[in-house]
Amino acid sequence: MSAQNRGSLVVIEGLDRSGKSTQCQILMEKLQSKGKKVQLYKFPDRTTAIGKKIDAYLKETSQLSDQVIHLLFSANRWELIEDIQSKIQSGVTCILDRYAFSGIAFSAAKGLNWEWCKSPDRGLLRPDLVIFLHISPEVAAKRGQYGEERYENIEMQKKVEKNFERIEREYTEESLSFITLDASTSLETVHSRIMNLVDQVDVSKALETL
Ligand code: T5A
Repeated sequence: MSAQNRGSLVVIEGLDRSGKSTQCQILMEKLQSKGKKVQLYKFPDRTTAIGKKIDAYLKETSQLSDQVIHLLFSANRWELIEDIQSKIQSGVTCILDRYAFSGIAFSAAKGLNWEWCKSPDRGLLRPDLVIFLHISPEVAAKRGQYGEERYENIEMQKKVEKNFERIEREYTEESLSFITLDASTSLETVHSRIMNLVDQVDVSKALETL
């Protein structure tokens, strides 16, 4: 993708209830107030046909094999990637609330092979910046509505936390900007750290793929 006047691609990742959606919303509003064009995408996008299947699985009203749900999460990203790409090309900053890194961290926590988990997302756009909101699974468990969905239990979240540590190591080696922030502080503190990082994103180079 050409680098000329493009928007940036920023991903916010984290454990369940770490404050991703709250921070994505604040970030979007703050960037808009600075006159930037911004689009927010949430993965899974539960509004599409594939997203509805994912929603039912997460709410435990349907059962699917670990492999099938992994591929559906990935397909849900692929069905939106052209839209994201065209927004970026037209100068829009795209904020993604979860992305392929969640796919690897959660599916591998269920015992699926690490490289297999990575493969369906190969070819998706590589973000300019990934911010991982770190919160201990015990603190997250005390936040509102915890425990209503399939993966919201401390044992699973601890495995996911370890997998995100591995993801950070592997992608940092590939020169992806993957930054972990302490998300157990106030909304304002977390936001100002995120904004600081987003302000430093360099859009002079063309976007690559994962
Ligand atoms: N998944 C996802 C996969 O397995 N594979 C994949 O490929 C993908 C993309 C659903 C599940 O799907 C899995 C991961 C998940 O288990 P989701 O829809 O993103 O993914 O679900 P959640 O992570 O649970 O998203 P939530 O919206 O529930 O949590 P958020 O966005 O992290 O947290 P948020 O902002 O809603 O805040 C949670 C609560 O904490 C408070 C908020 O007010 C809210 O009550 N809060 C704070 N409280 C104190 N201090 C702060 N700094 C706070 N920030 C927020």
